[in-house]
Amino acid sequence: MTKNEKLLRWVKEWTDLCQPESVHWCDGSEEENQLLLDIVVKNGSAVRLNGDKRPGCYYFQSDPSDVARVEDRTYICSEKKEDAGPTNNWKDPREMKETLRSLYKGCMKGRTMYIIPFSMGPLGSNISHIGVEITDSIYVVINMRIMTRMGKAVLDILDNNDFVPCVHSVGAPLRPGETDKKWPCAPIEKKFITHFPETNEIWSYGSGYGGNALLGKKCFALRIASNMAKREGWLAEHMLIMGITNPKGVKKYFAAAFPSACGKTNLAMLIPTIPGWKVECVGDDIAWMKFGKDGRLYAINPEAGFFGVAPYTSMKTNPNAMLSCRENTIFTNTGLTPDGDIWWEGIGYDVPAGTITWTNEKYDASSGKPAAHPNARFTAPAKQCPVIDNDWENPAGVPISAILFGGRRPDTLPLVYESFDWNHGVFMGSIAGSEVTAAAIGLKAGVRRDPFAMLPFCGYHMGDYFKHWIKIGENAPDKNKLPRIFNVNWFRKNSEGKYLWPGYGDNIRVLKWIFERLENSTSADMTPIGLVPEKGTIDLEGLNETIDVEGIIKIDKKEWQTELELIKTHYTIFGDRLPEELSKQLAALETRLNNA
Ligand code: SAT
Ligand code: MN
Repeated sequence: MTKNEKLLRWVKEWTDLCQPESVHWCDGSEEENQLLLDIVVKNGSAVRLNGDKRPGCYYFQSDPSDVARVEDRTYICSEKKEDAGPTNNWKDPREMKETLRSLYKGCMKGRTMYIIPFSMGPLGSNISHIGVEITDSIYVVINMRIMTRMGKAVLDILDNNDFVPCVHSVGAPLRPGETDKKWPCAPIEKKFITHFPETNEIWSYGSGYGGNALLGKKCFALRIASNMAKREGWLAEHMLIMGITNPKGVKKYFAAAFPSACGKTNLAMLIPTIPGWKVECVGDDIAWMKFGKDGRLYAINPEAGFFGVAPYTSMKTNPNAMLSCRENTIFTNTGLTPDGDIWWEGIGYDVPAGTITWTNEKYDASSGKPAAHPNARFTAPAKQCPVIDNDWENPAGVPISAILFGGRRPDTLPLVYESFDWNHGVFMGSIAGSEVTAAAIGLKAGVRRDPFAMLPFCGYHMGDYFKHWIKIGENAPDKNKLPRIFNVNWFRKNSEGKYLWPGYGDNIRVLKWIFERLENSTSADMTPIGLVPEKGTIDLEGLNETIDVEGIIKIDKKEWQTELELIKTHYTIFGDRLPEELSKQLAALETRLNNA
């Protein structure tokens, strides 16, 4: 099985505490996967979809109380409260472990405990890391098999490797003879997603959904890995990675950070509208980056699959995502059609009669209730993406030439601008944000700051995280080889509330300008906020609508003075941990604006 003493001791400790009926070490094989799928189909948790339309696909409906990440139940349990910082929930690690141990006690009664050895990143990469997840959820096992490299190959190298221990339980023990729920989980006040950054541990209890339960993703690859990266001098980021090739065959890789629901998956798989340009996908959610021997920053996608939002994904908005989830995919909380296919709002065709909603009711348009939950997901193997990059599993990673930040901003922010230098780019990342509407539950309307799109994912004090980015620039082996930093905004509107930019495939026009900036073959205008495209440098050829280029590039002094005040307020929460480099950036921006 394994000779890893730490692993054996850890499994024994948790078996004793959780008291499962049996323990299963996952080998990741096809046979094992089939066996598990047969169990969930047989016990009514899952539906096997129509083999002609969706071969190898399965459908799940979650409990209505368990549909998304639960940020207010997510904790960073560092030794000192101030190390978790103002953007995280904190509890003393001993106190939290005591609370959780009493919940974990006997929590797997009547269930099987699965041991999942997994690698985040290609095996054998010096950027990759290994984890082991203990879980009592088959849903988690089959999802982890898609989202990570999982099973025997990882177990084999665990003999001489350390690992991040990840504990997960749905928190629903079964009494003898009790029949299981379709989606077992614990009530909200018993859900805990906890991280112990000093000891690299993850303890999750009570939820079976997404990032709460697939612990390789946000818990490990972002919250714990951001701590490891800070200690060890690398970067663990909420970024897509894409390869862009121009008509001459020159290829460059970009990494891009956007808050949730800003189209990261769409951008990562974009189909360019300019002839001769090509976009290929390395990853759609997370990037781990380290300097290579040649002094460039190299990125890997630590994941092996896409956990994508289903609603509004269509052959029009993202054909490559649609083709990625054609087979061997798990669908959660979409609608289910009578012929054993899935359906969701915005899929691009009418809802088939007799469709069942994610709450397992007959779909009724007049009820106003959607067929798919807004956070319905597909879990699809990345290798099924038609535009997956040739080097997506290269253990060395891919060299990053540009880093992009962005969000939804109806005003103030231009379509694209470039930073003056690294620290100014870090400043841009630190002030990134997105407009939220009052409809978003529990959020105030206005700009929600989401620095580096890491607000829910940075596993330590955000001020220290900014400083870490500054230090990456300072300690770079060759400062001339650092990626250049840009901010993009596809979502600017005119005074009538109409989007000024078509978006989607036409975003290649902005990527092209960035590409040409990197080759020093296009020009930019200096503005107080950064470098914006000079008139005529954004390629608009072939667009069949007229674009108000001036309106979309314009830097409005008044708007930026308002923005400046908002940035000042945003910065106050970081207190004395705000790096002085960023205070200087803010002051310099103010001076430039006043002189403009
Ligand atoms: O549920 S996940 O954390 O995996 C996805 C998300 O909410 O961004
Ligand atoms: Mn994400």
